[in-house]
Amino acid sequence: MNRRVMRILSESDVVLEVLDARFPDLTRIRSIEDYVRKKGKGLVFVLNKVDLVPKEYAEDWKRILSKEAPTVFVSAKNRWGTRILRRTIRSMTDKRPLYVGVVGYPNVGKSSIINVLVGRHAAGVSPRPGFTRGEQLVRLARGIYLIDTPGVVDTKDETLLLLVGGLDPGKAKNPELAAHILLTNLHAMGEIEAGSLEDYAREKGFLLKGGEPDLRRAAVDVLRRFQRGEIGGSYEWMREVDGLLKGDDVA
Ligand SMILES: Nc1nc2c(ncn2[C@@H]2O[C@H](COP(=O)(O)OP(=O)(O)OP(=O)(O)O)[C@@H](O)[C@H]2O)c(=O)[nH]1
Ligand SMILES: [Mg+2]
Repeated sequence: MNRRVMRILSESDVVLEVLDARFPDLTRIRSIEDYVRKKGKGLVFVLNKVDLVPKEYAEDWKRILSKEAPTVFVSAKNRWGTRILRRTIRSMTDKRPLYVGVVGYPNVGKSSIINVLVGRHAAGVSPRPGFTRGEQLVRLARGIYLIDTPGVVDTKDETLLLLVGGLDPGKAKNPELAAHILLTNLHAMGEIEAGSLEDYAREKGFLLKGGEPDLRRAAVDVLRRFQRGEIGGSYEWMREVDGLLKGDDVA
């Protein structure tokens, strides 16, 4: 695992593991959880971006995750759940000063959560995964500090990373496969008209010099829109992804 994140974990008393509510299981980082448990630190699951999923879906996951650690729903975007999260952090331990490490996949909203918790723009936020590079200590209340961290990934599977928003599509070697999976499914759900990357590229006017569709550009565009939450509201399919794609390529 990333050495810097490891050090932050060792300095933390409580660890908030931020998960994307659309893919809770796929964005878990088991190596971090194992370490946190082994060291007897407090673990809290924070399901962020709940504004992007139906309530029942989030509640199903809360039921499952709560068996392992306290689980809190949050939407940093809509400022939901911040009071409960603050209360949960305080209730974990009486130790002060209290250091709370905020960890998770790139782009799950770690920095955004810190900002809504403290009520000001303390940590940099961006739709590009991998935005936060160093650590940052932010004071939450007297004696309680949050530590922002760079994202950690638990898989080498580029397609999976793209689908969970953990990699900038522009930096991917082969964004076409993930975009194809996404597009064909969203098309089948009736959410998107184009049923192939070719159609999507033509529709958008993404053409190469000879007039051929620019598939890479189309793929990057589809994935960026998905990562921003502009498309991908067909959640039954996402529920399947969370079950189907998980696990095999864990590094
Ligand atoms: N819809 C929605 N978008 C969110 C929410 N929280 C964060 N975002 C968006 O998700 C993107 C990533 O947010 P960040 O806070 O930068 O995520 P991060 O986990 O710190 O990302 P890295 O620093 O790259 O690891 C930004 O475009 C945010 O606006 C949320 O609750 N709902
Ligand atoms: Mg960040």
